[in-house]
Amino acid sequence: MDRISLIGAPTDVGASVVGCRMGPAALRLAGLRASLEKFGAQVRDCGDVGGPDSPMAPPVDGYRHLPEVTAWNHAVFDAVSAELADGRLPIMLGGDHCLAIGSISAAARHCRDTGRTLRVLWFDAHADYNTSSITPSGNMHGMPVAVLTGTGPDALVGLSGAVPAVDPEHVKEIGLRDVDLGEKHLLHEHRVEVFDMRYLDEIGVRHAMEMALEGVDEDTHLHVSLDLDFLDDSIAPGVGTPVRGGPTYREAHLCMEMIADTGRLGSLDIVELNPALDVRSQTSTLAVDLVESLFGKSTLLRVHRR
Ligand code: NNH
Ligand code: MN
Ligand code: MN
Ligand code: MN
Repeated sequence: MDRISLIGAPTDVGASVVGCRMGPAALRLAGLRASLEKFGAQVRDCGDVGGPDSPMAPPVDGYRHLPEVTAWNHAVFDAVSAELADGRLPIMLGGDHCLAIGSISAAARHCRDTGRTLRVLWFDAHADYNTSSITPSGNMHGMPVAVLTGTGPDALVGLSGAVPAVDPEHVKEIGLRDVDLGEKHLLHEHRVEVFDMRYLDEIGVRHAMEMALEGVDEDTHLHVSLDLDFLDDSIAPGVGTPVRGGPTYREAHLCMEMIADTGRLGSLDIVELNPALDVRSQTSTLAVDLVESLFGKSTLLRVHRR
């Protein structure tokens, strides 16, 4: 039985579009806890972590709100670390995607302490691989994967206690379709495996997910970082930076179902939900639907032919 902990991080310090500070509340309202319990999980809601208000200030040296982003990530790191140490599966409810620096640093630390191998599945329309010198916006929600793999401000790259927190070869980015030019070069140089939309179109979600999950074994800790702008904007309008041409409802579910089949999910982020931009709660409802698949809604459904 899964023992799950919900950790809210109500902030948009990493973004320039505000509103995802309301994400944790909307996910709770959409029935996240009850959905998890439906599949037999035992759920602890840890409430929200706290941190500084968003100054809504311009970038300084290529970073917008670096001190505030650092404070929020320390709080997330501590909260997620505590639940992992307690043998629980933390779900970080964002908030913007900069918070994955804290949650994934906690997962990385936990894996180092317990001899597991971390694999990060990053579902996103964006690569989130910017640095202070190549960012088009200064927004730190566009930088977490670069930070986690060792490129970024000292206060954040070292959060897990080792640099890099995550080996770039253990990160799989899925669903990309809006990648900045500087990011493309850096992703290549650092050998991060990318399953962009063109690739999903050509080989299909099933094959791409098989590749992203290749080598996962009983010692693997899977961390899923789900940026809701991964989804096609027609089914998920409630995000700050929607992008056309994303996965359909069923394609997204298949990704989650294949992860559920591995039985190796160890931690999860649900981020970038912006309730102020949502339409009749469809994005928060869809997020909860996807979590149901991730926690095994479809497992045991099929009886195989002999
Ligand atoms: N790549 C752009 C930037 O760095 C947009 C990032 N926005 C996101 N990332 N929502 O997931 O500013
Ligand atoms: Mn993102
Ligand atoms: Mn994104
Ligand atoms: Mn390895």
